[in-house]
Amino acid sequence: MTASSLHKAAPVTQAHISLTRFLIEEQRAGRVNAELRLLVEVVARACKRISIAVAKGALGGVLGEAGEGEASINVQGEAQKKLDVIANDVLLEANAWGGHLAGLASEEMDHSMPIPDVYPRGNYLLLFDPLDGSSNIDVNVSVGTIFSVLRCPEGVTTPADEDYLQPGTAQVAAGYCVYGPQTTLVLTVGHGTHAFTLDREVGSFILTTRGMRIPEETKEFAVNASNQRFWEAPMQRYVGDLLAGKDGPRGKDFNMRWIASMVADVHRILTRGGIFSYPLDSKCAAKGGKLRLMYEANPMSFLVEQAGGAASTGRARMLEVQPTGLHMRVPVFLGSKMEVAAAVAYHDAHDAASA
Ligand code: P6P
Repeated sequence: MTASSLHKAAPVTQAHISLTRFLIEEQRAGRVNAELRLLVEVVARACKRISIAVAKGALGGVLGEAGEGEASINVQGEAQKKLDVIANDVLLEANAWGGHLAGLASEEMDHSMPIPDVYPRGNYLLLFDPLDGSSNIDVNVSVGTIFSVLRCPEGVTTPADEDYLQPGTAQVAAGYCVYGPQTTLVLTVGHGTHAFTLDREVGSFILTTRGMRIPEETKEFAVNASNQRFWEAPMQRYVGDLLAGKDGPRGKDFNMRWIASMVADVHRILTRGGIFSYPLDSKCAAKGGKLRLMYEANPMSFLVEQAGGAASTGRARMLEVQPTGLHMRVPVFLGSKMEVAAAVAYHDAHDAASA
């Protein structure tokens, strides 16, 4: 192509910016280093492989539970699906040899795992839920991979579980890949939240939204309402007022959505606003909640805050929670900033009255 014709080339539009180009430009701007850029590329490539496995469904013999009876129960006490194991194995293999990680931790593994001695170790720790919402797989509803990136503590060459116990504010990157009608990677490296849609013909993630923004107000809430009778009093009041609609204290009608796949619910909220909640209830209170802090709540909260939203336990900013264990569970409220503040206010009022 001659110099003159180069100048006549179609202007590069956002549609032509691949994840690779986006990350190179972030590196040029000093927002990521080469090792973190490689880490995100490796995770994205693993997500492409998981997307292919998920899409095969029954044709790939990947539906159903991983084992018989007790054999399929994972560290969470949940029945492990075949695709949970496949997704976990894909992420472990993809991240072992690149030299960007010191170790990794997974929802599907009791303990963290240092990178094997046969490979060089890097400066980062990767935590992930390899396939969130996997109870939806067999009914063809969107599922996804969630990941969080921390720095390996200075001077630690063989990281152990306690080296991962850093608050969400320590994350250097976070993201998810939702396997739905589109396969979309949503990523933050601490400078906004951005969406990349997989072009299956080329095999590349293409930037489709630079700088996702969550509307501060919403009329849409996401909660598993079947747990209503088990909720704490402030949650009962909060949702009761949502359901009262325009004739109630909130003065407007609300809509409800619940996909039972956090990745899908959060993607909707990042796209059009809303509030997602999995509050404490008397069934899960003894465990601290249902959702896991390190590889569900923290990465989603980082993405949401970077998109102008808010994330709370109902009583504290999610990203400031000090982890006490790799699989620690927390109550979750996240999404449109003003609505999260409203939900928190119900908890504050209840606690003040009970003090
Ligand atoms: P429930 C999926 O198992 C998950 O961890 C989240 O993805 C989802 O939001 C939640 O649990 C669904 O829980 O009690 O409605 O099945």
